[in-house]
Amino acid sequence: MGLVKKGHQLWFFEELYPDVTYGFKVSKVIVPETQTGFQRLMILETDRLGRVLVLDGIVQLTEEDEGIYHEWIAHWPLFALLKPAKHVLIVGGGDGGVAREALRHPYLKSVTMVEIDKMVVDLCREHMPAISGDIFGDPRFKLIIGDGAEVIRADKGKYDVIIIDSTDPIGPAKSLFNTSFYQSVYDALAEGGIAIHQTGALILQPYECPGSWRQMERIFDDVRVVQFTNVSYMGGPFSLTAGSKGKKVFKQAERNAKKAYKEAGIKTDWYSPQIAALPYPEFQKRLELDRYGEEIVMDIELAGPRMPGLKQVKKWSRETCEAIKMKAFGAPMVSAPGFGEGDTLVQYIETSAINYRRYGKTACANCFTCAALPVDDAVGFSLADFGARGAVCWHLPRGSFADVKHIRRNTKIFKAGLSPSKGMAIKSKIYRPRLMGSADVFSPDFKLPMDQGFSSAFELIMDIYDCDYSMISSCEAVSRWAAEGFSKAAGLTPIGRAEAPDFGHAKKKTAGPSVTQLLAKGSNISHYSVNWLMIVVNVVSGKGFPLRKAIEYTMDYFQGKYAVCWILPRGISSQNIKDIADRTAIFAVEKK
Ligand code: AG3
Repeated sequence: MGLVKKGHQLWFFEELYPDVTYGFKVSKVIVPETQTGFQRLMILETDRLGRVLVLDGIVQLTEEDEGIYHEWIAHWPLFALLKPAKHVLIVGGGDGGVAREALRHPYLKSVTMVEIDKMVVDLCREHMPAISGDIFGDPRFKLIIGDGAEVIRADKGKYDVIIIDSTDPIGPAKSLFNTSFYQSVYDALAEGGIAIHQTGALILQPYECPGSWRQMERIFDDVRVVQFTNVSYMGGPFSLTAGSKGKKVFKQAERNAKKAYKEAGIKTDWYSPQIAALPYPEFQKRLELDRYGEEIVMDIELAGPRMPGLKQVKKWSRETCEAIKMKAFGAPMVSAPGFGEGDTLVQYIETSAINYRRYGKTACANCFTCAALPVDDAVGFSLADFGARGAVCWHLPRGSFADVKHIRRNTKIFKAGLSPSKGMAIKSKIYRPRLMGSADVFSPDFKLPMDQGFSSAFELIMDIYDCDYSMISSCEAVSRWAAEGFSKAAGLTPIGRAEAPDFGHAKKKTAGPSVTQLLAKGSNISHYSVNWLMIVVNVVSGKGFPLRKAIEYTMDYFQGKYAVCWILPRGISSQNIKDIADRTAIFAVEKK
């Protein structure tokens, strides 16, 4: 939309959201839309809001209400610190508003601002001088024109506060919303330091704050969301996401802020230490609990003598959907009509997929949901349906962004059986997988459980983080990986075509394509979360393949930076649960 003529009047309408907009009457165009080389810049004058800076169609500030944003993003971290800040880094913030507020702190020795777009600095200084105020005359202030993501890498342990005053993650700021950038921010902080980033409107950009939260949670010692509302940023509650270096910082933030605010003797118009330290605890709690999904993997000991045929497995699939309260999407995919050993059935469900295959007398089933999974129902139901004696189960948190040790603790391996009366699953003692280093798993000495004669098949599960948006959002690219790239890298034989139907995930947070490539004696099923830049992959195979090649190929293809992987023995039944846990590996793979 942008500028629109309405009769004799000129109006501006924001373009951030495709289906909802807001606008105001423009009294004068101060700087007509200019391509700066990084973005489109425009400065407008309005009667109600004063002058307005617009970048790529999005309002960045208005003279009338800029104080709300600039005060919150600058004073919240500066006052929350355990001791007064000496050095502050601003990434972005070319209009100077953040620097102006930061420089009011009396103990500060330096404020460095790294802005990529010199035209933002120059034009704001010329046409909205009140925003930057006296910063350019302040000897503590230093301006670097450059890429914040690069500059920051050279500055380890230097800053007490880092403020990322960027545009939204479209255009030049895209590289500031990912794990590797947050890692360099963390590294550039001094012990006890705080970094804060603008992370969008909570309701209208529902994945921006949770997405940054997930990435920051992995790197920082503690994460908080700060909320405010202003006039310029459409959509009501707006978020700043802050991370600390050191576990204690935020716990004492409220107390610190009250004390520090008094001592600094600064008068603010909007920021207040009274409401600064614990903003919206319920929203915070929701973020902490929210996970991408979970999975129950079952090796079901069939009682025989007849093995389940396709009809019975289809019935299992239908009824499992009911048991786990998931709508089926489309018809199940089946690798061969005869449905012999190793043949696979995959049923997409509203948030992901369930699948089944059999090796010998073991039915191998997986139920993956991007929502709470009623594990007991899934297991109890499957046991009853196949008239089975018992099952070995792996309950895995998927896409949890946590540290591999934490994920290991949340991975549960147990045996389940049916209680005679109620059909409920009874669990044995719970075991954890073996934590390994990727070097050990990738070494020639590592043997797959099937090569140890322990199982008839195995499963490689990968959660890969910080992937490239353009690759994981393209059905074509993900299908190509599944159909050609992965099969080739792993030396597996594809059956049929890789299907990447767009079935519109019921939960928006998990939005993205899903792909299934059936394989000889196995399958490769993957889901892509475009909002969390993450992919989850399950490859079951009756044939061994080189793990290092398969994992590294996949990470390279999607430009993923970090992966948590599991190796599960599949097609087992009567082994001791402790041995099974011992042969289940979990490991992290980091890309240098
Ligand atoms: N930078 C943050 C602008 C965010 C706008 N996004 C939005 N409305 N969704 C502003 C620069 C001010 N110094």
